[in-house]
Amino acid sequence: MGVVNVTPDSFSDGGRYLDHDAAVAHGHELVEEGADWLDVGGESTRPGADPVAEDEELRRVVPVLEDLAGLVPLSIDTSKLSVARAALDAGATLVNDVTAFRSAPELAGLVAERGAQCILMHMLGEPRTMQRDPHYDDVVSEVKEFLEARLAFAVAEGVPEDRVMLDPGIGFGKTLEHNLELIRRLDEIAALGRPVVMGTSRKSFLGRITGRDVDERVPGTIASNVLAYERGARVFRVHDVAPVRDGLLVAAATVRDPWPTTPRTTTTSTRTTS
Ligand code: HH2
Repeated sequence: MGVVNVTPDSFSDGGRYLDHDAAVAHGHELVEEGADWLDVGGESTRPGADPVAEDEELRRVVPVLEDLAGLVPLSIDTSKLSVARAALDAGATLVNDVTAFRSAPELAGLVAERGAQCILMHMLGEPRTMQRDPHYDDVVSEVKEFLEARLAFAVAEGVPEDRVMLDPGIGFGKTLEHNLELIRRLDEIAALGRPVVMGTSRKSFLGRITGRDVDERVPGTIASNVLAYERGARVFRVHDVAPVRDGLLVAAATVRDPWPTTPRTTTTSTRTTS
Protein backbone atom coordinates (compact mmCIF):
# COMPACT_ATOMS: atom_id res chain seq x y z
CA MET A 1 0.00 0.00 0.00
CA GLY A 2 1.61 3.23 -1.21
CA VAL A 3 1.13 6.43 0.80
CA VAL A 4 -0.03 9.67 -0.84
CA ASN A 5 0.06 12.44 1.76
CA VAL A 6 -1.73 15.55 0.49
CA THR A 7 -0.46 17.54 3.47
CA PRO A 8 1.98 20.35 4.25
CA ASP A 9 3.23 18.75 7.46
CA SER A 10 3.51 14.94 7.29
CA PHE A 11 6.58 13.74 9.16
CA SER A 12 7.68 11.64 6.21
CA ASP A 13 7.17 13.82 3.13
CA GLY A 14 5.28 16.93 4.32
CA GLY A 15 4.65 19.48 1.57
CA ARG A 16 5.96 17.40 -1.32
CA TYR A 17 2.51 16.33 -2.55
CA LEU A 18 0.26 19.07 -1.22
CA ASP A 19 -0.14 20.32 -4.77
CA HIS A 20 -2.88 18.37 -6.55
CA ASP A 21 -0.89 17.49 -9.66
CA ALA A 22 2.14 16.43 -7.62
CA ALA A 23 -0.06 14.14 -5.49
CA VAL A 24 -1.69 12.52 -8.52
CA ALA A 25 1.67 12.07 -10.26
CA HIS A 26 3.06 10.53 -7.08
CA GLY A 27 0.14 8.09 -6.94
CA HIS A 28 0.93 7.01 -10.51
CA GLU A 29 4.61 6.59 -9.63
CA LEU A 30 3.79 4.38 -6.65
CA VAL A 31 1.55 2.19 -8.81
CA GLU A 32 4.36 1.93 -11.38
CA GLU A 33 6.57 0.81 -8.50
CA GLY A 34 4.11 -1.98 -7.74
CA ALA A 35 1.61 -0.64 -5.19
CA ASP A 36 -1.59 -2.70 -5.06
CA TRP A 37 -3.36 0.01 -3.03
CA LEU A 38 -2.96 3.77 -2.59
CA ASP A 39 -3.73 5.32 0.80
CA VAL A 40 -4.60 9.00 0.36
CA GLY A 41 -4.54 11.28 3.41
CA GLY A 42 -5.15 14.99 3.98
CA GLU A 43 -4.32 15.28 7.69
CA SER A 44 -1.02 14.46 9.34
CA THR A 45 -1.15 12.21 12.38
CA ARG A 46 2.45 12.87 13.43
CA PRO A 47 2.97 13.51 17.15
CA GLY A 48 1.89 17.05 17.99
CA ALA A 49 0.12 17.63 14.65
CA ASP A 50 -2.65 20.22 14.58
CA PRO A 51 -6.07 19.00 13.51
CA VAL A 52 -7.19 19.95 9.99
CA ALA A 53 -10.64 21.45 9.38
CA GLU A 54 -13.12 19.29 7.55
CA ASP A 55 -13.49 21.55 4.48
CA GLU A 56 -9.73 21.79 4.08
CA GLU A 57 -9.29 18.02 4.34
CA LEU A 58 -12.04 17.52 1.74
CA ARG A 59 -10.42 20.07 -0.55
CA ARG A 60 -7.09 18.24 -0.34
CA VAL A 61 -8.15 14.65 -0.85
CA VAL A 62 -11.31 14.49 -2.96
CA PRO A 63 -9.89 15.81 -6.28
CA VAL A 64 -6.83 13.57 -5.86
CA LEU A 65 -9.01 10.50 -5.30
CA GLU A 66 -11.17 11.41 -8.29
CA ASP A 67 -8.11 11.58 -10.51
CA LEU A 68 -6.63 8.34 -9.19
CA ALA A 69 -9.90 6.39 -9.33
CA GLY A 70 -9.65 3.23 -11.41
CA LEU A 71 -5.86 2.98 -11.18
CA VAL A 72 -5.74 0.61 -8.19
CA PRO A 73 -8.07 0.26 -5.19
CA LEU A 74 -7.99 3.46 -3.13
CA SER A 75 -7.97 3.93 0.61
CA ILE A 76 -8.83 7.13 2.46
CA ASP A 77 -6.78 7.85 5.59
CA THR A 78 -9.26 9.79 7.70
CA SER A 79 -11.18 9.76 10.96
CA LYS A 80 -13.91 12.11 9.77
CA LEU A 81 -17.32 10.91 8.62
CA SER A 82 -17.84 13.58 5.95
CA VAL A 83 -14.37 13.03 4.48
CA ALA A 84 -14.85 9.25 4.37
CA ARG A 85 -18.25 9.65 2.73
CA ALA A 86 -16.91 12.03 0.05
CA ALA A 87 -13.90 9.76 -0.50
CA LEU A 88 -16.11 6.71 -1.04
CA ASP A 89 -18.20 8.79 -3.49
CA ALA A 90 -14.96 9.73 -5.28
CA GLY A 91 -13.87 6.11 -5.74
CA ALA A 92 -12.23 4.92 -2.51
CA THR A 93 -13.25 1.48 -1.27
CA LEU A 94 -11.34 1.32 2.01
CA VAL A 95 -11.45 3.59 5.07
CA ASN A 96 -8.19 3.69 7.04
CA ASP A 97 -9.12 5.12 10.43
CA VAL A 98 -6.23 5.58 12.89
CA THR A 99 -8.81 6.03 15.67
CA ALA A 100 -10.58 2.73 14.87
CA PHE A 101 -14.04 4.38 14.74
CA ARG A 102 -13.59 6.10 18.11
CA SER A 103 -13.53 9.67 16.73
CA ALA A 104 -16.64 9.12 14.63
CA PRO A 105 -18.45 5.89 15.58
CA GLU A 106 -20.89 6.53 12.68
CA LEU A 107 -18.03 5.68 10.33
CA ALA A 108 -18.73 2.01 11.04
CA GLY A 109 -22.30 2.33 9.70
CA LEU A 110 -21.03 4.15 6.62
CA VAL A 111 -18.48 1.41 5.89
CA ALA A 112 -21.19 -1.23 6.39
CA GLU A 113 -23.72 0.54 4.18
CA ARG A 114 -21.23 1.05 1.34
CA GLY A 115 -19.76 -2.45 1.49
CA ALA A 116 -16.34 -0.86 1.98
CA GLN A 117 -13.31 -2.32 3.74
CA CYS A 118 -11.67 -0.71 6.74
CA ILE A 119 -8.43 -0.63 8.68
CA LEU A 120 -8.83 -0.25 12.42
CA MET A 121 -5.63 0.95 14.12
CA HIS A 122 -4.52 1.12 17.73
CA MET A 123 -3.47 4.49 19.13
CA LEU A 124 -2.99 5.47 22.77
CA GLY A 125 -4.70 8.86 23.21
CA GLU A 126 -4.63 11.25 20.27
CA PRO A 127 -1.84 12.59 18.02
CA ARG A 128 -1.31 15.79 19.97
CA THR A 129 -0.52 13.96 23.19
CA MET A 130 0.18 10.34 22.32
CA GLN A 131 3.96 10.43 22.72
CA ARG A 132 3.85 11.95 26.22
CA ASP A 133 5.24 9.10 28.27
CA PRO A 134 3.05 6.23 26.97
CA HIS A 135 2.64 3.39 29.44
CA TYR A 136 1.42 -0.21 29.13
CA ASP A 137 1.72 -3.19 31.49
CA ASP A 138 1.97 -5.47 28.46
CA VAL A 139 1.80 -3.57 25.19
CA VAL A 140 1.01 -6.59 23.01
CA SER A 141 -1.90 -7.91 25.09
CA GLU A 142 -3.33 -4.42 25.51
CA VAL A 143 -3.14 -3.61 21.80
CA LYS A 144 -4.62 -7.03 20.98
CA GLU A 145 -7.48 -6.54 23.43
CA PHE A 146 -8.19 -3.09 21.98
CA LEU A 147 -8.22 -4.37 18.38
CA GLU A 148 -10.48 -7.26 19.33
CA ALA A 149 -12.94 -4.84 20.95
CA ARG A 150 -12.90 -2.46 17.97
CA LEU A 151 -13.42 -5.38 15.59
CA ALA A 152 -16.42 -6.47 17.68
CA PHE A 153 -17.77 -2.90 17.56
CA ALA A 154 -17.45 -2.76 13.77
CA VAL A 155 -19.17 -6.14 13.38
CA ALA A 156 -21.97 -5.09 15.74
CA GLU A 157 -22.49 -2.01 13.55
CA GLY A 158 -22.93 -4.23 10.49
CA VAL A 159 -19.43 -4.41 8.97
CA PRO A 160 -18.78 -8.01 7.88
CA GLU A 161 -15.72 -9.35 9.68
CA ASP A 162 -14.00 -10.16 6.39
CA ARG A 163 -14.00 -6.45 5.50
CA VAL A 164 -11.84 -5.51 8.49
CA MET A 165 -8.05 -5.29 8.74
CA LEU A 166 -6.21 -4.58 11.98
CA ASP A 167 -3.14 -2.45 12.64
CA PRO A 168 -1.12 -2.27 15.89
CA GLY A 169 -0.30 1.40 15.18
CA ILE A 170 3.48 1.51 15.22
CA GLY A 171 4.57 4.88 16.64
CA PHE A 172 1.12 5.89 17.86
CA GLY A 173 1.52 6.33 21.62
CA LYS A 174 4.46 3.93 21.83
CA THR A 175 8.07 4.10 22.90
CA LEU A 176 10.86 2.48 20.90
CA GLU A 177 10.62 -0.60 23.11
CA HIS A 178 6.83 -0.80 22.67
CA ASN A 179 7.22 -0.71 18.87
CA LEU A 180 9.89 -3.40 18.94
CA GLU A 181 7.85 -5.63 21.25
CA LEU A 182 4.84 -5.33 18.93
CA ILE A 183 6.93 -6.37 15.92
CA ARG A 184 8.62 -9.16 17.91
CA ARG A 185 5.26 -10.64 18.97
CA LEU A 186 3.16 -9.68 15.95
CA ASP A 187 1.98 -13.28 15.62
CA GLU A 188 -0.18 -12.65 18.70
CA ILE A 189 -2.02 -9.86 16.85
CA ALA A 190 -2.27 -12.00 13.69
CA ALA A 191 -3.94 -14.67 15.84
CA LEU A 192 -7.06 -12.45 15.85
CA GLY A 193 -7.62 -13.88 12.37
CA ARG A 194 -7.82 -10.65 10.40
CA PRO A 195 -5.17 -9.34 7.98
CA VAL A 196 -2.58 -7.34 9.91
CA VAL A 197 -1.47 -3.99 8.49
CA MET A 198 2.06 -2.74 9.22
CA GLY A 199 3.00 0.94 9.19
CA THR A 200 6.69 1.27 10.03
CA SER A 201 7.66 3.28 6.95
CA ARG A 202 10.36 5.91 7.66
CA LYS A 203 9.17 6.18 11.28
CA SER A 204 11.26 7.71 14.03
CA PHE A 205 11.89 4.44 15.88
CA LEU A 206 13.95 3.39 12.84
CA GLY A 207 15.92 6.61 13.18
CA ARG A 208 16.46 5.92 16.87
CA ILE A 209 18.01 2.55 16.03
CA THR A 210 20.06 3.54 12.97
CA GLY A 211 20.75 7.24 13.59
CA ARG A 212 19.34 7.97 10.12
CA ASP A 213 17.23 10.93 8.99
CA VAL A 214 13.72 10.38 7.66
CA ASP A 215 14.80 10.09 4.00
CA GLU A 216 17.48 7.52 4.84
CA ARG A 217 15.28 4.96 6.56
CA VAL A 218 14.42 2.70 3.61
CA PRO A 219 16.69 -0.17 4.73
CA GLY A 220 15.16 -0.02 8.22
CA THR A 221 11.70 0.08 6.65
CA ILE A 222 12.46 -3.03 4.59
CA ALA A 223 13.88 -4.94 7.56
CA SER A 224 10.91 -4.18 9.80
CA ASN A 225 8.35 -5.05 7.11
CA VAL A 226 10.07 -8.30 6.17
CA LEU A 227 10.13 -9.41 9.80
CA ALA A 228 6.53 -8.32 10.25
CA TYR A 229 5.59 -10.34 7.17
CA GLU A 230 7.27 -13.39 8.60
CA ARG A 231 5.25 -12.91 11.81
CA GLY A 232 1.94 -12.60 10.00
CA ALA A 233 1.50 -9.04 8.59
CA ARG A 234 -0.10 -8.95 5.14
CA VAL A 235 -0.53 -5.28 4.24
CA PHE A 236 2.45 -2.92 4.25
CA ARG A 237 1.76 0.80 4.25
CA VAL A 238 4.91 2.39 2.82
CA HIS A 239 6.30 5.49 1.13
CA ASP A 240 9.01 3.61 -0.80
CA VAL A 241 7.05 0.97 -2.65
CA ALA A 242 9.66 -0.49 -5.04
CA PRO A 243 12.38 -1.39 -2.53
CA VAL A 244 9.97 -2.68 0.10
CA ARG A 245 8.11 -4.74 -2.48
CA ASP A 246 11.37 -6.37 -3.59
CA GLY A 247 12.26 -7.15 0.02
CA LEU A 248 8.84 -8.69 0.59
CA LEU A 249 8.95 -10.73 -2.63
CA VAL A 250 12.26 -12.25 -1.60
CA ALA A 251 10.97 -12.90 1.91
CA ALA A 252 7.78 -14.48 0.53
CA ALA A 253 9.85 -16.75 -1.71
CA THR A 254 11.51 -18.24 1.37
CA VAL A 255 8.38 -19.21 3.30
CA ARG A 256 6.14 -22.22 2.83
CA ASP A 257 2.81 -20.44 2.26
CA PRO A 258 3.50 -17.08 0.67
CA TRP A 259 0.61 -14.85 -0.35
CA PRO A 260 -0.57 -15.16 -3.94
CA THR A 261 1.43 -12.58 -5.87
CA THR A 262 3.38 -12.28 -9.10
CA PRO A 263 6.75 -10.62 -9.67
CA ARG A 264 6.85 -7.51 -11.85
CA THR A 265 7.32 -8.77 -15.41
CA THR A 266 9.23 -5.73 -16.60
CA THR A 267 12.14 -6.10 -14.23
CA THR A 268 12.96 -9.26 -12.34
CA SER A 269 11.50 -12.02 -14.48
CA THR A 270 13.31 -11.21 -17.72
CA ARG A 271 16.79 -10.83 -16.26
CA THR A 272 19.15 -13.56 -15.24
CA THR A 273 21.49 -12.59 -12.48
CA SER A 274 23.66 -14.56 -10.14
N1 HH2 B 1 0.84 5.80 9.99
C1 HH2 B 1 0.67 7.06 9.57
C2 HH2 B 1 -0.55 7.47 9.04
N2 HH2 B 1 -1.56 6.61 8.87
N3 HH2 B 1 -2.42 4.41 9.06
C3 HH2 B 1 -2.27 3.14 9.45
N4 HH2 B 1 -3.27 2.26 9.29
N5 HH2 B 1 -1.10 2.71 10.03
C4 HH2 B 1 -0.05 3.53 10.23
O1 HH2 B 1 0.99 3.09 10.78
C5 HH2 B 1 -0.17 4.91 9.82
C6 HH2 B 1 -1.41 5.32 9.24
C7 HH2 B 1 1.80 8.02 9.69
O2 HH2 B 1 2.55 8.07 8.51
P1 HH2 B 1 2.45 9.24 7.41
O3 HH2 B 1 1.12 9.20 6.75
O4 HH2 B 1 3.58 9.16 6.47
O5 HH2 B 1 2.64 10.55 8.24
P2 HH2 B 1 1.63 11.68 8.66
O6 HH2 B 1 0.60 11.08 9.54
O7 HH2 B 1 2.51 12.68 9.36
O8 HH2 B 1 1.00 12.22 7.41
